[in-house]
Amino acid sequence: MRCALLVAVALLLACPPVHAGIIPFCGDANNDGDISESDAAAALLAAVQLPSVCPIQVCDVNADDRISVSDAVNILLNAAIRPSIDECKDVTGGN
Ligand SMILES: [Ca+2]
Ligand SMILES: [Ca+2]
Repeated sequence: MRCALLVAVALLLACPPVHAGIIPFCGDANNDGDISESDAAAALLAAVQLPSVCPIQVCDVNADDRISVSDAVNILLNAAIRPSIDECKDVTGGN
């Protein structure tokens, strides 16, 4: 019984996290459930109109109806746990 419990715990720890079904939130461009430098990079690419997956619903963090360098900077600040703007209008349309 104890062995079975240990195996179950080990399997849970070894399995990668499942991201399906994560509710999008402001700044999480890649919808992995965390704000990171990758999200800021996606916003920066979108800001300069290079190919990027960065839905405006989650990347327009200052709610001015466009993705700009300011959004990327705020996402980066958020990733670094620094004071940042996080005011998306509606993230329900995110990916
Ligand atoms: Ca993310
Ligand atoms: Ca914006």
